[in-house]
Amino acid sequence: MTDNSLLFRELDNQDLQNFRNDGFCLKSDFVNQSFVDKIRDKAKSVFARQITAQNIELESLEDVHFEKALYALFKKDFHAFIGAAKLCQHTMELHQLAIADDLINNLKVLGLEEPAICVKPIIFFNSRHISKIEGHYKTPGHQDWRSMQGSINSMVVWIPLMDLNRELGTLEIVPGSHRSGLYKSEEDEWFRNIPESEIPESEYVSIDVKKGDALFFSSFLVHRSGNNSSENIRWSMHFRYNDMNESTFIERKFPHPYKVYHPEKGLVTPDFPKRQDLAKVFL
Ligand SMILES: O=C(O)CCC(=O)C(=O)O
Repeated sequence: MTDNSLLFRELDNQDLQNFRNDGFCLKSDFVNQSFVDKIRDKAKSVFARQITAQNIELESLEDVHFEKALYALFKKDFHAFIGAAKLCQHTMELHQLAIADDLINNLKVLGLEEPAICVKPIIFFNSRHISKIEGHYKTPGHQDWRSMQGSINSMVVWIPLMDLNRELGTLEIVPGSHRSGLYKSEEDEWFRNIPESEIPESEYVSIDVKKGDALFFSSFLVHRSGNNSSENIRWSMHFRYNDMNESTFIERKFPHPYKVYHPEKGLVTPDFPKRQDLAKVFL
């Protein structure tokens, strides 16, 4: 691959084995770092337009200046902040990565026969200084499948846009939890969390990643955000995929719960999936 490629790694059979056993597979140096920077800079530039429109001083897009200005925008005009936060999810660069051939081919190596995008890519900028509730910068333990409800082999690709450390908060996962099916969860102000009675604190493992690494994980893997105790923003992006050839997804008529699902209404397909449904995928 040349230096202009978006992606630098190809997954192999060993990655597939790891993925099936542990529910995740971590690849370092997966995305070209300059492309990662381009995605983050584009998101910053979206916010910069609203910062400037609100007459907030922004000396440059360097983190030290940008963060101060963004925190000021959040305080001064929440509506403008939210508009920009939403538009960040629609940049060409982010979507370009979501459909990059190399990324899609790697999903196939990990068992998605015919990948389809589950929901538009997500870019996260976690900081308590730009959040009204804790869940907006620190997700509690959960499984993405509960909101996705797509194919049972559905997958998340989680890519940090910067080097992470304990202060910024890493991603915390529970290895092997994808095999247990859907855990009980409780409704909360964020969405739903898996309580400690289901998964004790000690089972969470912190994943150390740097800019452009990629964590591929099953949508059944339990995970949560590490605590960002720093004054800085912790940037990451997340991509979610279904497999349109997965038999239960076809049988369940391709539900798309993001349109119809409300936490209090429960699952689109009650009592699904059972452990044996998952065993078919993770054998
Ligand atoms: O990036 C994070 O801190 C967590 C993201 C997450 O849990 C999610 O998007 O489901």
